[in-house]
Amino acid sequence: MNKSDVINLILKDRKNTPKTHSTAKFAPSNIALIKYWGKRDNILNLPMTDSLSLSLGNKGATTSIEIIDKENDEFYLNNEIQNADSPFSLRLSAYLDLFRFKEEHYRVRTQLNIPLAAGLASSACGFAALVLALNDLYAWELSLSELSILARLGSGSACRSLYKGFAWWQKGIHANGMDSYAIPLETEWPELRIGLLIVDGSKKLIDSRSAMERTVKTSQLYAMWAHQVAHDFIVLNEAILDKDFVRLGEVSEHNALSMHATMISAWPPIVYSNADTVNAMHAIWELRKQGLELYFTQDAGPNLKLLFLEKDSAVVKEHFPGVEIID
Ligand code: 2P0
Repeated sequence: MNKSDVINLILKDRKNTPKTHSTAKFAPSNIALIKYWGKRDNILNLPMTDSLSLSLGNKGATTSIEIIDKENDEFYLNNEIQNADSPFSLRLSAYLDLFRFKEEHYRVRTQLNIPLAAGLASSACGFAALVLALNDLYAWELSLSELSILARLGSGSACRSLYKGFAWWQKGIHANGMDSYAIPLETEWPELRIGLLIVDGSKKLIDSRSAMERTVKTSQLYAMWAHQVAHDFIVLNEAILDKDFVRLGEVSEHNALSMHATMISAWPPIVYSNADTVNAMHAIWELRKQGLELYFTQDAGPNLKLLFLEKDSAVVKEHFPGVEIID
């Protein structure tokens, strides 16, 4: 089963009615509280475990797509045209190859209001916004579950970026991945805050795709990861239902650190944290000792995402002046 087979299953006979232009579509970035780390299928981006994320409000990607009468695609990122052989263009072009029903070429404009490739899930919101734009361009009128599958084929975590609030990516068990997509959780938690603590905005040293593969292949600790996720998933769901912030914070931080432990025990080791990351962790733990309900999560990069409640926003800002709090 390859990506084209999955797309044929979803689109069936829907393909050939492009509009002349597409409106811009927005998709939010998402931060996993229970992480996706490791695939059971590297081609279809099928995960080993479920994961659960929170969206980042109005931080994310806005993407438009149109068909152009040219020999090649044109990609713009934050208003700058991208070289055809840049990793960004090559990845998008390969994805769009899956949809070129009449050899058409596209102009895609992506506008991000988050730092690119700094562990802030820019590929997730990018692919989610692109899928929404394609759905509009071709007037497919697909369901959110179907769009979530299409987004997953671009980047795994993109399947969670179609929703506001909490999203649960169900790993699924089928080889074709038709049961592996994200759904929104009904619970809203308006007082919950995420703060972006950028300790290093540069590009990451190893992309998460390769890092996941290496972890699955070489880390002895990886065998425990699925058990940890299963446990954390139950705890997090209870915490969300009960609006128990301390439980949410504890299980999210523990899950993130456990994911990083599997990576550190890969070979060669994968260490995304730098000295500033670790210093920030110690500062958070010290503030917790003093009674502040402050936790963090960390993705495939050195930056931390602080987790706290709205009532503590001012004090968090006081201790971390550079933090960007998402409302
Ligand atoms: C997550 N990450 O759940 C985890 C936690 C990073 C750490 O999903 O290969 O860009 O495109 O499926 O989704 C980043 O990996 O990887 C990611 P692909 P993706 O958010």
